[in-house]
Amino acid sequence: MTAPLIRHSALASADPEIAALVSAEERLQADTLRLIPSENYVSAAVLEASGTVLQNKYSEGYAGKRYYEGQQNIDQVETLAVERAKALFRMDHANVQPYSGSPANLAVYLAFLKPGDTVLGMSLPMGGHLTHGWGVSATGSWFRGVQYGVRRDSGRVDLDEVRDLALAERPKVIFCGGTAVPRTIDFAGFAEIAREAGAVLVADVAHIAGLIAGGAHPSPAPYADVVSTTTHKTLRGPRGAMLLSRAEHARAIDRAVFPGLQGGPHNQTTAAIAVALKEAAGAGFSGYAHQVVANAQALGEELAARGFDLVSGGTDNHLLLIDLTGKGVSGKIAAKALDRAGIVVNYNTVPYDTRKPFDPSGIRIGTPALTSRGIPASEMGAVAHWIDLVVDAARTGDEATITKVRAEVKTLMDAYPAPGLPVA
Ligand code: DSN
Repeated sequence: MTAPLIRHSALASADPEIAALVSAEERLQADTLRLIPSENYVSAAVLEASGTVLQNKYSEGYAGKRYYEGQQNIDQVETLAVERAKALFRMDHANVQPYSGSPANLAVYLAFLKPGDTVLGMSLPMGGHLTHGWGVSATGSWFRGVQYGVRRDSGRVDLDEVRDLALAERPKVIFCGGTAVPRTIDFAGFAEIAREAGAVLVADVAHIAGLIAGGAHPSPAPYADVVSTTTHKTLRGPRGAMLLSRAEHARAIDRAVFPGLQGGPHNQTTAAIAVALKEAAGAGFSGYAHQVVANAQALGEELAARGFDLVSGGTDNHLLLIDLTGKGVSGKIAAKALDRAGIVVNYNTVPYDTRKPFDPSGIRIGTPALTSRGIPASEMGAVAHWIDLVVDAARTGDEATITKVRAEVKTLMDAYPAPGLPVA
């Protein structure tokens, strides 16, 4: 048995089964090439902050206005997180309490809509998110979801279509952003449409928050009424979320999060968010954010040169959406073969997909985690080569190639240790 990467001595003696699984996960994250675009590696400091005695405290309310005593330290933690979020994203107001992205977005509905009101968002199979009004989500069943997509010819959002829908349907809220959008979001264009339609514009920047913080994607700050983001993707914080807004919406947002939707905030997460925001404001983070994009673009070029069909032809950000139809293999079969090769991706629908979401035509890959390991653009040729070999091996059933790639992936991972995971 290999030695654990991190010693969890109390856990190991209290619950060896869970300790063993945590150790196995640490080893898996160290040894594999993690290309899921919504995942990352947090720093050791973020990891420490999220495992502290702040767990033990109830803090319903906001700093200075709590329903529980003993908030001497917690109030300061939350205030630091709020002030750092406002400064980094240049917004008037920040609420750092949402448990994650879906509750954050649900709080937006609670703040601005009544059940049955109309919301306009990007459809899930076109790259949007469940909570942007998609039917199976509460946001699409309790509210009236109207959805825009991308053009079939360009794979890009068509703002003329968005404007036509907005003016015809008069939504109270318009969401821009999504989970499989490889191109720059035109916040100014969306803001103009929202103004014409009399809607609140919500920029869901969960995927690109770190790129915005690092100056590698334009900021929604001058344009959006509300900015919703998770904190654990490109921003490289703990699993959590934030809602930022203009001053005029501060009260509605705060009331919607608590008491509207949630109880006590997860204070250990708030502390870890504060640490991640400090890191994102630090000297190295802009270089990281730009390198994430450079790596994704280099990987896209290498994949295109090997005949991969990239939705929209490439990427402006951290993410590539690949239609595997021409490779003769489904997204799910490819993703599972890549996983066996130590390359972790997720299968994903592509725009106008003719296959079902549980076995769609595409895979979605991204570079935030590999860039956190310091892997440079010069290695993207090797990464594309492995993906090409494994996708082909998935089609032909060539397990020997998959095993060989897994060993090569491990060698590269050993050369670039993951943050937060000491080398054993
Ligand atoms: N599940 C996230 C993602 O992978 O993009 C979005 O919520």
